[in-house]
Amino acid sequence: MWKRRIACGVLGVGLLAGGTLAGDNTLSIYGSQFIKIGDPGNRDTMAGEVPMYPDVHIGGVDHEFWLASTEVTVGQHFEFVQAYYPIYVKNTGHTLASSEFVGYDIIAAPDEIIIRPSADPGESTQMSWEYAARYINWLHNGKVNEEWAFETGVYDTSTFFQDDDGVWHHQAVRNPDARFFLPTWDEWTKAGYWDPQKNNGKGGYWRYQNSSDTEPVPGLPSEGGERNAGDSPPFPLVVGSYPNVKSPWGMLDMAGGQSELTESAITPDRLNTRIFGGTPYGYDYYGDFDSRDIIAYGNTGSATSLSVGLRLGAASGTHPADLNEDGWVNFFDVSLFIRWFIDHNERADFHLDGVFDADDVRVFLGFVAAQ
Ligand SMILES: [Ca+2]
Ligand SMILES: [Ca+2]
Repeated sequence: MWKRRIACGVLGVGLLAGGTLAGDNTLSIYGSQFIKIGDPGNRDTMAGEVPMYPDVHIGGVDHEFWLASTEVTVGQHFEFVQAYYPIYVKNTGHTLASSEFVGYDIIAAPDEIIIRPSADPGESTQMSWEYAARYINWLHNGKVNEEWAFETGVYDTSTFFQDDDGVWHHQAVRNPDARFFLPTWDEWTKAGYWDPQKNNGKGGYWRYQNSSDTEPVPGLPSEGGERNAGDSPPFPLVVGSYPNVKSPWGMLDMAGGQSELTESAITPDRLNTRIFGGTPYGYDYYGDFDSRDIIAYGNTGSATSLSVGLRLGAASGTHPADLNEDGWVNFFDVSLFIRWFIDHNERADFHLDGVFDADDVRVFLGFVAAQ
């Protein structure tokens, strides 16, 4: 998969984001800033760290991965809606797009595809798990605007059905070569609560996603608020409005904004029911003993019919088009791709189907353009 090192343009972003080592721990792609979640092999929660749910043991992740520091925005979603709408109409027969596809801040109809005037493109968006899967497939495939690029790659949408016995078949976990994905419940929990420096460097879990055992206060940043939550308007604010309220890894808005989809099903035999984490902006309660932002508090909903927010995960490594791993995407990478392609080197198989054809070129060029 992606190799180490980072796209160059990220340097400034990394420094601005709070002094993380630029280049080594951040990656900018598709308009999202990804942060490396390292410390592979960290342990799960212990009972004392999740007093509400002492039987739950989560947060241990055995691999390194990237996670976006903010949620997917309405503006990012809008580009996907424009691209997928013709296929949506063809496959569903509907010309007025459902909230599962477009969320609540975008309208897609035959005569217009728009962001509602009441919404800011920088706000966090909403979609169902099934459409999040299509969005992620599309990103994985370099934003190629062909049906296969939306329906295959990371999550095979042909599995999105219920059989005659009432059993749902939705793909349980991402494909092994996934470039992007929804974080699992463990990955999301680790990025939000696990602190490798806690307990004198032994590591431990905070109670909340703000590197603290104290619940983040809802309200405007200018009034001491720590969570993107309150009566709308003005909420929700655009993503990243609380740059100083972050997890030990630098994750923003895990509390507030939108609740966030994870890849994980509630149980292996209930594949249509997926876990999502964190409070939405409309949840402005404070001081509940069982706050929905407390560690291990997972909500669940239908992968087919519930629209909530999401935060992108990405495979560890470099920018997908930085083939020579020098931190830049330029002529030398294109040159290398052509050579590999001519030689049928598997690293030029960007469509990941074992065949060398124009689709590999399309996907690669999509990543060249994805700075
Ligand atoms: Ca959130
Ligand atoms: Ca390069």
